[in-house]
Amino acid sequence: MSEGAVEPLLTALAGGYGDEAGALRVDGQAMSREELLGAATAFADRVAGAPAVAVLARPSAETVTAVVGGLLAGVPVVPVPPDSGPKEREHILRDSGATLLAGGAPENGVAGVPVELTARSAATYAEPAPERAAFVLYTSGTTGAPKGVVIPRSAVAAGLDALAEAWQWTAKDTLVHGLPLFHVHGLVLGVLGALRTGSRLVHTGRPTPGAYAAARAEHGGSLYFGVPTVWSRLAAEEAAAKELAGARLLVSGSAPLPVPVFERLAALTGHLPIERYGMTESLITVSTRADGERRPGSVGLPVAGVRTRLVGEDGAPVAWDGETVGELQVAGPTLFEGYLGRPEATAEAWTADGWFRTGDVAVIGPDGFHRIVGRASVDLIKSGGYRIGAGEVEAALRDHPAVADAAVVGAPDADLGQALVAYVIADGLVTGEQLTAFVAERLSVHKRPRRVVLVEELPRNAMGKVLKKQLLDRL
Ligand code: MLC
Ligand code: AMP
Repeated sequence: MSEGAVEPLLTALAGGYGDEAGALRVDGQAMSREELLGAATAFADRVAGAPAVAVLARPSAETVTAVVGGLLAGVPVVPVPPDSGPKEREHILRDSGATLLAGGAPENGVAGVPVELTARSAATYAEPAPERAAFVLYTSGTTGAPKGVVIPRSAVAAGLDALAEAWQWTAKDTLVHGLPLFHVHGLVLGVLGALRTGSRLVHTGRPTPGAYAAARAEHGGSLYFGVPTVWSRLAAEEAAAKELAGARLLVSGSAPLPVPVFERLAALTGHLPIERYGMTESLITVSTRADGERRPGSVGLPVAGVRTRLVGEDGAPVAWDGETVGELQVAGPTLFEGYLGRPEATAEAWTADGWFRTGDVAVIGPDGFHRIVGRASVDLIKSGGYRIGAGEVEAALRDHPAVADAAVVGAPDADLGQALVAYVIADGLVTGEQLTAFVAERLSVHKRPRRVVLVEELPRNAMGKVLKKQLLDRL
């Protein structure tokens, strides 16, 4: 879906923005851009020509090096959540077709490839075609195992340039965050955004209030990223929040930022946070602006190059009156190419006239400001900013020998936005804690139910479908 030529993806990395020691700090490990370029090129030498390279995406300098190396070599990068259990990891490795795994031991027929921060190579790689895949990012659907979202290099470049424009993000910034390096937010925006704009990067390892405050004092953090859970935890720690008063811009995304958190952050830091909206499939498409109004509960306007529309259940356009809800559809240069190896799912994601169906329900005001109302499906849950498919967790629970059936819902939660609650029909012996641990080990820790309710039966309609709204009402 690329629209025209784009500049090379890693503009500022190759463009020689000086050799400032510690331009990049990832969990305490400092590197200059030149050191990153040298080590990443050495990694590129090892992986060039591979169909795809998987990267066990711990929050580390090695991960950043491997990702940049893969991109330099033009090899699609497949980030693997570092806490993923055997079921999820095997699926990602097999489904992606990766032949190499950086940062991990060989497994599932995939060879391990070391990442050496001190290695150097002076080889040069021509910029691959813009339509070539930069990433295959695995993300949950309502049912089944996660799908690989194929993201072209041109989409990453266009998406980052649009955000740089909206947020006035330049080489003068020091970006601070501690988000995971296997999703759009932490990796595409939070690492490649810094490399493309030339800004410094401080990755704090974990996104804790203390670490965010310390990065302001120690490194002069100016631009901060967080999911709403991160901002709500920061807003609850007054001293840490006040440290961010000297920053330039606080940005929230990946899930709705509650209005009280917006207001508390504003009161403590003096900054009205920017809120932006996006998806793995579309990158960031809508945002409030550094030079525009930042309205609580609103994600603002489409970013440069992106078009949006609202469509009713009958497929007809919905009025931009700030009240009428419709499905949000988007078009533009930041969109993914498709789901790897899943032509049917890919076809379903697009309308006949070429718009991507987000599955999010929204309203648009007469002034063009967008407000995200929620997801169309109860089976896609956002917990702590992670997208979790109820079906995948239910399938993992059913894999347990003591479980007859399971239904997973996202219950409203003050800290996580939504928390996974599993209703399980089991043998009367297994405990909720055991089932939670079982999911955490097989999938990823963040996909574990936060509460397990053992029940005799699940409410079903005449077709046998579980009535999830009824389960939610019970909470
Ligand atoms: C608890 N733990 C267990 C466990 N129970 N471990 C194993 N088995 C169990 N049964 C441990 C974990 O190991 C971990 O330890 C600790 O509990 C906390 O784990 P957690 O659940 O991850 O922490 P939590 O506090 O709930 O995390 C909150 C959070 C996190 C905000 C830090 O949710 C987060 O990082 N969210 C970011 C998600 C994100 O980036 N989404 C972007 C998607 S892209 P230890 O020792 O490790 O602490 C996107 C596009 C866009 O959406 O628009 O941006
Ligand atoms: P993911 O694929 O993990 O990127 O999740 C994308 C989903 O996160 C979107 O479809 C939305 O449901 C949700 N989302 C992202 N940003 C926001 C936001 N600012 N407000 C509300 N929901 C959001």
